[in-house]
Amino acid sequence: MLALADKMTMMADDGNDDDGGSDVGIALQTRPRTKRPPLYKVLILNDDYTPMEFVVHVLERFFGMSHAQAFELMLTVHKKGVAVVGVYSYEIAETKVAQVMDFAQRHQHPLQCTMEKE
Ligand code: TYC
Repeated sequence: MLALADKMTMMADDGNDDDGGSDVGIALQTRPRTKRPPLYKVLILNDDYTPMEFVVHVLERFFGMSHAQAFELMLTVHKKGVAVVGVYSYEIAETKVAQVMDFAQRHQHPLQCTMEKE
């Protein structure tokens, strides 16, 4: 008759991993990989019709800029054609774009806002 200790030794191993119950093998090291989510730039485009004050208001209202910051960035877009107004996760960027596009449409301005992967 086997002692209980011997039975436990037998049960503790032989998971049929082809090592004859001796647990020899390659230790596969897996580093826990937590990837940060991709970020998206939100851009405002220039056009010939949207009033400057309206763009300034959009930048204050949806992008949390001060009046001075908003005015400066509006002028950058006016002169250069486009500028990044913020960098966000996909969902936040998508929401900002939708809010700006809806607000511009409701006021009948052709202002365009888009997003692109950073
Ligand atoms: N170019 C516009 C004008 O002269 C002003 C403007 C600035 C429009 C920035 C859009 O994203 C824009 N009234």
